[in-house]
Formats: sequence, C-alpha cells, structure tokens
Amino acid sequence: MGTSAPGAPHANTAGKVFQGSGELLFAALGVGTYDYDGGGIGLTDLATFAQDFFGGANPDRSDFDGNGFVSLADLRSFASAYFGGHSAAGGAVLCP
Ligand SMILES: [Ca+2]
Repeated sequence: MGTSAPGAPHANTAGKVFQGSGELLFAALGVGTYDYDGGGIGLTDLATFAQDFFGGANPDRSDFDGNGFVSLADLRSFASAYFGGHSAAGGAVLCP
C-alpha cells in the first residue's frame, strides 16, 4: 500500500496488490477512505464529505464508487460507515 497524508486526494492507482513475495505487481486500483483525518470516522469527516458532496468539484477522495462524481451512491456509502458504528479506529491503526 502507498502512503498519503490523511484527507489527501488519492490517485486512481494508489492501491497496489502484489503477488507472492511482493515483487510482482498483480493489480493497481483506486482506493479511498471514509476517515479523512486519521482519527476514526467523526464529525470532521462528515463535514469534509458534505463539503465534497455539495461543493460540486467531485474530488477523488469522496468518490467511493469510482464513477467520477460525488453522488448519492457515495453519500449512502459514507453514511453506512458513519452510522454503522464501525469507525472507532483510524486507518493508521490497521495500516501503519
Ligand atoms: Ca461516485
């Protein structure tokens, strides 16, 4: 996995899957996170998503389905994570 500052836009091929010992690139794919600030999903993440949703610029960081737009499908995805209660830990805990 690559490294990025929390909340930073991600490239379409930021996630990389390696085969075997890690020397053969198997796939490169777009990745995103609901936790923009690295502290678990909270109010600041909701505010960031709302800014992206209503702002009209369609930043990659909130385009969770990768269709090029921050739309109702992305809102549904974010809301599921936000209200799902599975967001106490940030990504840094799982992906140091
Ligand atoms: Ca989208």
